[in-house]
Amino acid sequence: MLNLVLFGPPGAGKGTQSQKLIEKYGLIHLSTGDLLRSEITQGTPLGLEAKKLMDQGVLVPDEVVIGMISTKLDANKDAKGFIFDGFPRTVAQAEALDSLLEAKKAPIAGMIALEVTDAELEHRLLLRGKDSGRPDDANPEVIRKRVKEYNDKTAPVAGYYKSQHKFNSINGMGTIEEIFHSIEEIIKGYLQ
Ligand code: B4P
Repeated sequence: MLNLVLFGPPGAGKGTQSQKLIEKYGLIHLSTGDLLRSEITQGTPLGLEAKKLMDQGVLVPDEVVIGMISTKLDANKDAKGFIFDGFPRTVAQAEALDSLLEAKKAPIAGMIALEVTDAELEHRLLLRGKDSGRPDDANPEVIRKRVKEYNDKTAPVAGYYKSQHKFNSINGMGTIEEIFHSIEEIIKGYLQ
């Protein structure tokens, strides 16, 4: 089983690269952002609560996203592996993920962090905001709040994986293909 965490600030390209990774390696894509947006579309109580927070650019409570991931892991017992996209976003989420995977005897192989400048992040998200319909992409103030949340609460998650010697950093600037190639080079090492 190959379990990878794709990491980076909002707009770094986690969702974009995940799509390519699932096509090539047949892994299951678990994006907490997508799962939350699906709850919003369905109008569930969880979705209604999450929407208030996401529209402001702040993180949803740990127990909510941990519960969603736990359900998805149970629903995909025969998976070849998982790409965790946008999760874990706090150290508490990282610890919970380790516990969930310990039960499966399939720990995280590695984290791949996409490094992108703040100016490029804002540019990408505003561009997507023009037609994505995502309120959190349309407003520069909300984008800055998301980047601040990332720096305050999510960036420390890199240290968590560094301490386990599972951290890999790659340049997230460039074409989608160039970045995918860098990710493939890291995955080759895990598949050997
Ligand atoms: P997410 O859905 O995870 O979204 P993201 O961080 O905005 O995007 P991502 O990095 O995947 O960027 P993408 O590839 O799409 O989170 C949204 C919100 O949900 C959070 O703010 C939070 O409130 C909540 N949430 C989610 N998970 C949570 C958790 N675990 N705990 C608590 N709260 C949680 O790329 C962005 C754009 O860039 C796209 O338009 C893409 O086409 C473009 N792009 C990608 N690569 C490019 C490249 N190389 N060059 C140019 N453009 C590129």
